[in-house]
Amino acid sequence: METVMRTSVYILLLLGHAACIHAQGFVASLSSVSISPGSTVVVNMTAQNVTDMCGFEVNVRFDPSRLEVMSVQQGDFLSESGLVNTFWLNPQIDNAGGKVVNIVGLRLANGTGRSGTGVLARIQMREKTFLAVPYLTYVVFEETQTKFSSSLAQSLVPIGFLPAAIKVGQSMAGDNTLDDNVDMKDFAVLASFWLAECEYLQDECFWSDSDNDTIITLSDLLVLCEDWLR
Ligand SMILES: [Ca+2]
Ligand SMILES: [Ca+2]
Repeated sequence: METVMRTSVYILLLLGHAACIHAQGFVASLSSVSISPGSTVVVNMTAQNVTDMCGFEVNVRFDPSRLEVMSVQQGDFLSESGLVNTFWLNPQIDNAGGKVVNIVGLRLANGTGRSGTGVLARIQMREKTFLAVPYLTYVVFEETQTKFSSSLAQSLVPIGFLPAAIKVGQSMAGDNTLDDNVDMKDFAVLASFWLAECEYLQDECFWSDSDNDTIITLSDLLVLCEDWLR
């Protein structure tokens, strides 16, 4: 049954993007967020700067001892907020194994794709440890399984991916050393990552990223300044 469904999905993808042109490589990102222990959060999966995108198939991974997925909803990018019909395959949520498999969306619009930046899927998660000590965990793409439709190649192609960092229990946004105050040590850490794009498992970079866009810039420094010596 599963094989039949997956085969059908691939056929639909191939049919759906047959008339799309100019598909190009792009970045897909998951949104980093700050939450309190035990709370729920929505992690957005976003396509950034795509050209003529028709569909996608994605798997994501997370730490099942820290997080559980409650639901996965279709984003509004491919459907243009409901103006265009789409095919959406409800993904398989494996909270024991820490995976969401087969997040699949397809645009049914006579082969015309969508360009720009927008949300492909919304993953609602719950933090389940209730730990008093701040910690950081990740949601990442499972790259070997992740594909996006490319009409130029008439095939499914892997693209670039950015993970999400889920920051749990940080007392102040500017406190990237987690010692409950904001001082020169926090500034030094932030400065060491200036204009860097945080990489998976690069914890100090993500703690310094106060606006959760995965890049350390002036806006992160401004947040640190607001909390200075508090
Ligand atoms: Ca600090
Ligand atoms: Ca930032």
